[in-house]
Amino acid sequence: MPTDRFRIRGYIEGFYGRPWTQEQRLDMLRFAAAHGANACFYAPKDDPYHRRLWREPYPPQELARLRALKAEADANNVALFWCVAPGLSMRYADPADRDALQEKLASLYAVGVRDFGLLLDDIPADLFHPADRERFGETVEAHIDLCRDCFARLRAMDGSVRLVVCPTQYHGKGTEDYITRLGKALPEDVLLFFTGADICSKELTCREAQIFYEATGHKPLYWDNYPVNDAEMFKEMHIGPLIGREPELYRYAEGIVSNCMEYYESGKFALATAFRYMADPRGYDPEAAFADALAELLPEEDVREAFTLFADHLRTSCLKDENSRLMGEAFGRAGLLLETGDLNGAMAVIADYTARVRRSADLLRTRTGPLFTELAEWLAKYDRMAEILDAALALLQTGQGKEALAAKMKRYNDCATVLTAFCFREYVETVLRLSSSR
Ligand code: LTM
Repeated sequence: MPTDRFRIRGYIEGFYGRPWTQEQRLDMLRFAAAHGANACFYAPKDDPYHRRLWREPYPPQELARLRALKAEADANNVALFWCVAPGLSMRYADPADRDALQEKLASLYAVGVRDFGLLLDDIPADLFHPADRERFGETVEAHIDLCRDCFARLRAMDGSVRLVVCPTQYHGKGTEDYITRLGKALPEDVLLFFTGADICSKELTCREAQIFYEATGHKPLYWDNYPVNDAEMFKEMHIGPLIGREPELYRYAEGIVSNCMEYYESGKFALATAFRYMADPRGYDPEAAFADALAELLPEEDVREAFTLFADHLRTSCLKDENSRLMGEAFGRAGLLLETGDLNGAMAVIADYTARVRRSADLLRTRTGPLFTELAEWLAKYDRMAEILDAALALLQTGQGKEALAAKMKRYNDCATVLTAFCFREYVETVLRLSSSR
């Protein structure tokens, strides 16, 4: 294992949507540990006891599950950070609420948890209780007081517990008023989450991390919003490799934590690449890591081949607007052949690619299991793509079926599910245009 790696290498169940099952959580701990991760952050936005009902104790059965999760984390040498998000309803100036928070944390301590998170993301930016406004004036002052108090109480209970804070302003430069004041006021050993320049940052750079450190007194612990696909990204499926994180970033950051997709099995592809980056940022090659993830998660060669052609259309994400590479290459080659007057050569390339997509869609349609269930919506659109490619080829070869192709394409475009493929639309439009001018 290279020594030039992030100190904290982890993942966070931090998405909006259906929380993972206990089996998935236990499985992910093993998967992550096998890929070099050493930290798991428990923060499902839709676990009521984590956020909306933060004051209420977990029912005994749920607490037993968290105890089991902690035991599995220990067995895999992964630190389990249990996180709480009280900011939707907390009265910062109310001692009863402070005690309720402490009691909740203590109940997790009692089942073995030693690392905690206090998450203040996605809450009102302003103080809305008169007593809070009167005592603190500004939100940042309330947050400073809450975080310091929470950390002091945790440390009074056990001098070795760790606390990570997610600030309300969790993206930007790090030089803004709220984050600098919060950062400077927190003890050095409180970890501070940050998502980078944006909520979902295309890039994370050393320079930005340095600026953050200079302004806040804390190295950022990156909450990296990839492969998560909640909120407005819900029609995208984030399968592709992690990109855009600088190789030397580990020197300037406390660590990096990937926010996961609700789509548990599908998320493993990108997570495997992210864990590779965290463990060896300098040697990281996204495409090689992605090929390894495909080989590991899809050991049957024919399925992997079929899936690779499908996944070619799932590369667009918050990280990058990408065209489908394999399809783009095929149509690009056909275009070049056409330019040189080799119509037969161009047709052969198009026919070959069309047949490969058809085979791939046919094979993937027969697959069952959790991965393929999760991907049903995207696979259904891929099926339509295969149908359209068939129809476009038939139109090129026979001159028949123009209206049917146009109708299929309209239906395809009307469906909001995201498959990338700008080159696909361009190709079909060209075929339709050519057939009109015949
Ligand atoms: O990113 C943070 C700190 N908070 C939320 C996440 O819970 C959510 O999953 C992502 C992606 O939509 N965006 C957020 O703002």
